[in-house]
Amino acid sequence: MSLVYIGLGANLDQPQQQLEQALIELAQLPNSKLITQSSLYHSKPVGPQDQPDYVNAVALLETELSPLKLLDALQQLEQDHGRIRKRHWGERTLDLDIILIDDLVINSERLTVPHPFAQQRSFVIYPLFEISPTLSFPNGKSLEQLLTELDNDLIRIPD
Ligand code: ROI
Repeated sequence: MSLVYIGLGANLDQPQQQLEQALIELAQLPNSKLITQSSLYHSKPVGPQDQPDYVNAVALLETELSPLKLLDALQQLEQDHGRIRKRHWGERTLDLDIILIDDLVINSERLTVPHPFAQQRSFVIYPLFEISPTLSFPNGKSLEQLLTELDNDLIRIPD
């Protein structure tokens, strides 16, 4: 049994609905339980600025799926949402990123955990802090520390 934090992001085709639907689908993954989810947030794009703002959130999933089986399942969900990816760091209909799995460090061909950019991205760290304020990364960095290094450019979307 693992505890996995999953980052959700979208900025095409009604991004808020994409995330709301994806959260329902995460809750339905086999041998898994959605423990909690953050609020949804509007965020400015990281990467090319000539793309729409994003909607982001983070979910906490308890699962018996192995890391690679979970990755397969998340990539399938992205496909089901008709994932379009127009360019590197460009707009997309749904992105599901594994941020953390317990205290694991994984550097394999298909999967890097913790997510390599998570610690620098306010659209990951702020929603994480909302649901798990005392969390630290395996390198010892706490969310509290990371927040001091990041601008809060997120706007929380009311429930
Ligand atoms: N920017 C924001 N604000 N949110 C994202 O989810 C996101 N995802 C990405 C890139 C293109 C890096 N920029 C993003 O993959």
